[in-house]
Amino acid sequence: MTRVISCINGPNLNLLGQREPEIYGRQTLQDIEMMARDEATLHGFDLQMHQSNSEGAIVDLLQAARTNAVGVILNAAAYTHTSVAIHDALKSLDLPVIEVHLSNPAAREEFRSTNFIGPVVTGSIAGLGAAGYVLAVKALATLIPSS
Ligand code: CA2
Repeated sequence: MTRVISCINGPNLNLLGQREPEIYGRQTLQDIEMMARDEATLHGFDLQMHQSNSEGAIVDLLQAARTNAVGVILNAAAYTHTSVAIHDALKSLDLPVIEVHLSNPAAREEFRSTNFIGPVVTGSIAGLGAAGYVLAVKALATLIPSS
């Protein structure tokens, strides 16, 4: 069975490509999905893309990843800066997790410097736009032992 990478995207990322291209780029989430899936296929993984505007749904997806995935890519979007629930779900997840941000939150407003996700993930990629998702797949391919 093909091993699954679960790519989980948080609030408002369904609007990518429609507004604020100077910050988030011109690609839609569907464009990013295709780029990341192509890279995953090269490494023998199946990439499953998810997006939710709801914090609880993201916790559910992380819990589901315990049994249905071998690695996770997470852009928690605004919940990065607020969510103890996602922090706790990540803490109980025994899988490699790469945090991705299209922009570089550390170079933006002060409130984006608070990060509840970074301390409980394997690694983080920020500020590289859509390419960050492709790099996250590459990173997972090096971290996940071949079966
Ligand atoms: O840079 C990132 O990927 C972020 O996770 C994006 C979040 C932001 O709250 C984080 O600080 C950094 C916001 C996603 C909003 O996406 C939009 C896309 C198009 C139009 C409006 C918002």
